[in-house]
Amino acid sequence: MKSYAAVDLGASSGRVMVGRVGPGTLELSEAHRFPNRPVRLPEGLRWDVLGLYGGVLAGLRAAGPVDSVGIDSWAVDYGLLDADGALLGNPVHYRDARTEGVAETVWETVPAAELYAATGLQYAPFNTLYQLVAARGTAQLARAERLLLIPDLLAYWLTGEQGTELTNASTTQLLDPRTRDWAHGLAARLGIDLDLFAPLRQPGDPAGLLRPGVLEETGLTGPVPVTTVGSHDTASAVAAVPAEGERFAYICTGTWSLAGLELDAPVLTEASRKANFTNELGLDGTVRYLRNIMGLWLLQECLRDWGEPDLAALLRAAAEVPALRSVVDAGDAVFLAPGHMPERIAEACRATGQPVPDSPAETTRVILDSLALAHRGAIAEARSLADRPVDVVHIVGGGARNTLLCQLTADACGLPVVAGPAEAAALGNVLVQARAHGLVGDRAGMRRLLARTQPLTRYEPRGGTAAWRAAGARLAARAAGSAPV
Ligand code: LFR
Repeated sequence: MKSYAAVDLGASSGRVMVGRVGPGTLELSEAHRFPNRPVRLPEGLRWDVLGLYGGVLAGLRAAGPVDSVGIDSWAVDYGLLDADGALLGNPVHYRDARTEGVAETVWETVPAAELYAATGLQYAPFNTLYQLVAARGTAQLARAERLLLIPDLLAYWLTGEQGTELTNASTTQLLDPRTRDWAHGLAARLGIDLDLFAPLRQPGDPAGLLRPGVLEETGLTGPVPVTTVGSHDTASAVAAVPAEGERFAYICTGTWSLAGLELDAPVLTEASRKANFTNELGLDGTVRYLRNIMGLWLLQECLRDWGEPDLAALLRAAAEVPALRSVVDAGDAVFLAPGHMPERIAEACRATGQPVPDSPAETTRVILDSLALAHRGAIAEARSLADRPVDVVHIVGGGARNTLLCQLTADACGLPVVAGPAEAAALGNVLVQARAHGLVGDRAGMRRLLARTQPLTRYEPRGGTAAWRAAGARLAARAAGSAPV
């Protein structure tokens, strides 16, 4: 048996998990969990990245002896280093308002269609490309000699070595998903200096050894290698979808719902751009063809507003509320910023002439129905745009524990849902380390091991597909600017 530490940083909490892997065995336990609380400074919303690093060190200490360490986190965000390798300020949070209106100015230089053809990335205001354009002219960017994406920044602090992991690089909108290399022409047209990025590295590549100072702080005995994993949390989570064969769709649920397919090649058509699908890179040359849906963020923000009531009781009450009374567009960027979420959901219902939810249970039902509907829409469109049949939907990530969301998704999609594992990102992280050290086989072998060892729950659709289809059509009509039916 070997032990691997998976550092998995999410938007609301970070954790260090320990995966124990042996022939036919895969066990995961939590060594340490710590909150990730963004900080609102006068200059905007920032990540407390030093706090996160402290959490990682505490987690490695709690993990005890391990054979390797891997790091994954949310995508697109970065820290800037000066010529001495010191961090220049706190990394900007992707929900910060600095990118408002920036895309429109970028499209004047590179039209949106050309941007999509070159990078395959869906429009999201926070893509690294837009963040870098927003940062233009700042003293911080002027002094920067190096840009490290969040997991690469933490790996640098742990090892002293710098690199840019490929799956996360593919979320910057500066990478060409066909060549899997930087989109040099595009960056040049926008005046973005690609030399800021450290050399690309692939999941499985060595990323250095824990520094002596880190060994001392964590009580570990060296040498302890850091192994590059799919450092974009969604790439690690997709690697841990316990699917068989190709005819599956996945939904990685957590703060976001990332719903789509695993493909061998990107889909860069204009229809795909208009449907706002992204082509992020996954393990072994795969493409994560998916759409970002607002996800459980909608509920997390409501819970914060309501003073964190008991979730299980709330979900039970929401299950009693009649289905599909009101739905909102869970892909709408209007829900991106933090704060006042129950009011914003009520307002979206009012503005579209639907019943306005007036209790936490009703608002929760609006959110879960809307997410299930958005899951249905994304999977149906991905199937048709990529011309890929789908027999089953896998839900991984924290939302796999939300039984109501899983059942509603099965109902909405009219397909069976297999839910689990909830800790998919950490498991994908562990398995890529184990594979790099020769312990597990190929991707299919990893998935078989997951299916055999992780508890999974199956949900069958309960019928009522026509009602979901009609609700989807009403939502699409509203999005197209027509009056609600
Ligand atoms: C999920 C995720 C999504 C990415 C968003 C912002 O945690 O990584 O894949 O679009 O966060 O980085």
